[in-house]
Amino acid sequence: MKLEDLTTKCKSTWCPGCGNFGLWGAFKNAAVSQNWDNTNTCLVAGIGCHGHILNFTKITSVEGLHGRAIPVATGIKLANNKLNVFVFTGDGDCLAEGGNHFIHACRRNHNLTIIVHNNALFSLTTGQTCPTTPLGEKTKSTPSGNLDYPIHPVTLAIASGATFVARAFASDLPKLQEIIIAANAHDGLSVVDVLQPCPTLNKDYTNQFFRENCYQLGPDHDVKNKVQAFAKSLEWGLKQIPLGILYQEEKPSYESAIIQIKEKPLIESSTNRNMEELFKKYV
Ligand SMILES: Cc1ncc(C[n+]2csc(CCOP(=O)(O)OP(=O)(O)O)c2C)c(N)n1
Ligand code: SF4
Repeated sequence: MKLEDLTTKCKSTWCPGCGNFGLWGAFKNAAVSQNWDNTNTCLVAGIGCHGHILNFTKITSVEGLHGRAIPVATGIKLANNKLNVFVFTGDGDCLAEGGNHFIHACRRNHNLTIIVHNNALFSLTTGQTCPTTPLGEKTKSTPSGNLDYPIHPVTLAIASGATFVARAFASDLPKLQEIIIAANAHDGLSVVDVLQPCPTLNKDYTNQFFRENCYQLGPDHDVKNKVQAFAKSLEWGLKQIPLGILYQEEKPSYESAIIQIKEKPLIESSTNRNMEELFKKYV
């Protein structure tokens, strides 16, 4: 497999300097190195700037409604548990309208890889506050400053029961690629929070800000220690943003506990049925 195999006819519509480019590049490098293609992988996204990644990556994909990427992915995984399923979701998509789905997917430990494009705004809709926007931030929807306290996706993921939780920076492609591969190799719910500059709308979280204030977790960080991981997930500030794998736990995935799909995926068990009569009921 080569990078060109993932190219589609669509031209990128992201703004120059957008962090989505780094995320996309890291994912494609990971896909080439791991042979993720139409035969074994499916991509799902929500609605937002992040969702365009599906248009530019030639792997079978489904774009859900805004906030509903995770339930679509859950359905795909249950229908065919042999498929490698990635969810590309915005911080707004998965923590605001999709917040409920995020919590319960983590709690159930579905075998999904969730990649959060975290730009601390609703960007496609031109820059309103979302659940990761800092307190006091002046945005299009909060001209006098944001009154809501932000939440970090990694904190919510650990608290909700995700079994692999990591954070990476969109402009550090090699590290991000490494983390995406590790997250996908994990058997259970993986969340990768990707800090992503949005140079058009977010003038605070720039490439320079992340380069100056992020640090890599070292060998003294015990990824199996949930309390330590939770404490790290709350760190945020100048020179104080941890990157790397925060938490990892071995626990049976939701899919592995379903006896009906132990031997073969649901799609191989179901017989071809004529659905015409059933559909007529809804016309
Ligand atoms: C059900 C529904 N609610 C709201 C919207 C409007 N909407 C479209 S994209 C978006 C924000 C996307 O923000 P985020 O998920 O953070 O993605 P980003 O654009 O920042 O990548 C919103 C609110 C919609 N399309 N559908
Ligand atoms: S608005 Fe922000 S997130 Fe959207 S494409 Fe432009 S830079 Fe990227």
